[in-house]
Amino acid sequence: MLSNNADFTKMKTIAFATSNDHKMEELRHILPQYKILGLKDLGIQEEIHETGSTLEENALIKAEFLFNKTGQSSFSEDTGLEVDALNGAPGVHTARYAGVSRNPEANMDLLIDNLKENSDRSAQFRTVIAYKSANEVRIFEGIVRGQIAKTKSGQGGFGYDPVFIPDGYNNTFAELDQTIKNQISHRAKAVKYLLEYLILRSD
Ligand code: ITT
Repeated sequence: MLSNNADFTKMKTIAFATSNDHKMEELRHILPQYKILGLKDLGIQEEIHETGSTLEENALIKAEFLFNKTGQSSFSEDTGLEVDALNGAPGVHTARYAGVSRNPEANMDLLIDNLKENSDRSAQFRTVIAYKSANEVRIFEGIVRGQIAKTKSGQGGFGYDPVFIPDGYNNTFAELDQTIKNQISHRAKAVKYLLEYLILRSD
């Protein structure tokens, strides 16, 4: 029987074009079958300019950047919070909704202000994964529907988690056990499709 160490050395490695430590942590829980190397692990400090006008374009920019840098199969993800009553905003502007400082507290406060007492609080997190290898480019999507809370609650997760209550639950993502988030989230769903694809290709 193989020891744990032997298993580890046989793990497949994949490069993930992110500098977001929270995403890395979630990915390591969601995809334990792979050794995932982020930009920091790869010693890449350059900022990737997300100049696209859609989540898909930005995800592709990041995956292609890392593939061109390393020559290794790479993936990235871009995530947006899409609020129905705001016609899909903040969407591609999710990270910088309240300004370039990308402050999650300010972003959530602005969102709560913009929704005011609106009774339609429905929204979704949408993650787009772009995968780039020598031969192929693939896009995968994961969506979780939910409601925007009127106030922020909870300490877990990151970004907008304190104001997002996923359908089927009474608590925000920041209040729920992170194991639950990592089972039902936008990110978990998109990664499931990526994994199915990688298994099919036996990458
Ligand atoms: P990259 O290096 O991967 O680009 P980023 O932080 O710039 O990391 P995005 O461009 O995808 O990530 O920005 C999405 C923003 O959406 C992010 O800054 C968070 O505020 C928010 N966000 C993403 N995933 C989230 C999640 O699971 N829960 C709550 N908020 C999330």
